[in-house]
Amino acid sequence: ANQTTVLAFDMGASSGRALVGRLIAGVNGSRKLEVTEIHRFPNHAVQVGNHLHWDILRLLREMKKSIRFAFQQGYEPATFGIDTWGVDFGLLDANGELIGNPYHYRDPQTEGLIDEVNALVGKMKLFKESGLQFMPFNTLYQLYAMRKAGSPKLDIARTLLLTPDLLAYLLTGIRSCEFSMATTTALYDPDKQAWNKELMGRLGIPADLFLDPVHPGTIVGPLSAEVMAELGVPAMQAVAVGTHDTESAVAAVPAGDDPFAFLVCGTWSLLGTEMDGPLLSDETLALDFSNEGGVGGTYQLLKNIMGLWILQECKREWDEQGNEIGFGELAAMAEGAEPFRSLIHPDDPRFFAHGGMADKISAFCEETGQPAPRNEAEFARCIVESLALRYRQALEQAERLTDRTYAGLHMVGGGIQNKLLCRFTANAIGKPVWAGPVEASAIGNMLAQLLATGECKDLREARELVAASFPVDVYEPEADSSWADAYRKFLGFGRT
Ligand code: ADP
Ligand code: LRH
Repeated sequence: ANQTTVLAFDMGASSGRALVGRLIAGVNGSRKLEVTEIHRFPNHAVQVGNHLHWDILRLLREMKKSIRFAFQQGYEPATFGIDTWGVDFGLLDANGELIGNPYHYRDPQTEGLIDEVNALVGKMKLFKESGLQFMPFNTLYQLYAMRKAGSPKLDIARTLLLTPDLLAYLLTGIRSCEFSMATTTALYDPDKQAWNKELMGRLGIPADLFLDPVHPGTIVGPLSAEVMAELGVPAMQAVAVGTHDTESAVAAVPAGDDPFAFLVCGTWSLLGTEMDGPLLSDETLALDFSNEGGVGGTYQLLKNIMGLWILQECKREWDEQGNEIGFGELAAMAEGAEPFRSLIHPDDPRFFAHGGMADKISAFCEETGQPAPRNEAEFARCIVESLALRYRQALEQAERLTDRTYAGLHMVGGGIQNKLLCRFTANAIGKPVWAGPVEASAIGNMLAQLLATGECKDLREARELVAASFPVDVYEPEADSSWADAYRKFLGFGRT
């Protein structure tokens, strides 16, 4: 096996992909990371009765296929890492078998539980002990929902594994818990750096399900003998990377030593800034920001923004009606539509659940005295403009919280392929946008593997490798005062 070749699995809420990274010689003794996509597959939620699940075994099958492809194509990665969306988990029974299909974070079982848990625990106390924005899908609410529903699964569970740890377990047979994912659960206390067993006790969540977290860059162990035999491949070591995709993406932001602002742009939009530790101030709570643990001892102070999910859902609806339009084409159509005709607040809670998205947008517009979009181009324009304005609001809030100003915004993730969104974001914030790399989560995942094997010395050196390996597109803001007018209108929607 070759320690300078690594395999990254990046599981997004809309698609999963496997990429191989190779360290190759650049000019003057420098090094570059060369990245090749091996496999990409859709990731869909599956409705079963009232519940929404992930198709976890499909993901496992596609991952095995990816490993086979990688070796067939002559790559011999020494290590692999897995990153996924946050908060979700699987439960193992006493025999180490997976109990049922993991729930999807958009499962409606957690509806109304934020208020209920706040009434039980106290909003301020919960924030100080979790550091997180109040989002209905946080692991805490999912487990509390199961407890309330009298779920027998909780009674027979022995171990809880967060999704990336679960997938690693299915490939290696080794149980582990990686820190960055642990910090998305709301059950991990970022101040005490420990699981919050008192809180679990109060909510009836069994405290002995949780393993001690390891930090990104820790070697977990090799593929299981069964998997090696099934795939006919040699041992590869699993590495606990920044297993939360957002954290892997931030690790791959090609920023220098100065404080920087980032926007991880995929199904969700995560806008924030890198910190040395959590900022658990009253103002963080008031502005609804999260503190999430990352690679290399960092913490991200960030806001979860509904993101391109809204466009994805509209597109899904249109596709189902036989009106298939690609994301690139939708962006081009939006560009030709009338500016600022209709705006939404992307974080209005109605946009969270799947289904009926175009109707929800129309209802929002009607309730706020605006004309509803009339066609796909106008819907796409409304979503892209509204997101750009939301980014301005979140960036200003991040500046206020940290008492810093940022020279521009680093955008990474699949969403930066929407050039209109990048351009509009630069216009909305009145600062440059530096866009790239697209596959930031997979690249950050690779960096943590290179840190684990000593190929990279620290996060700074790892980021230099990104800067040397991938181009960045610069979007300078255009002089256009209509963005300032639109922002005033947007603020009128009144959400933080
Ligand atoms: P996730 O990791 O959450 O599954 P990605 O980072 O892959 O998401 O980003 C997916 C989003 O990227 C889509 O919702 C879509 O809006 C956008 N996107 C993907 N491809 C293109 C494209 N060719 N042109 C414009 N936007 C695109
Ligand atoms: C983005 C993400 C985000 C979480 C959400 C559940 O993929 O990880 O950081 O909040 O999924």
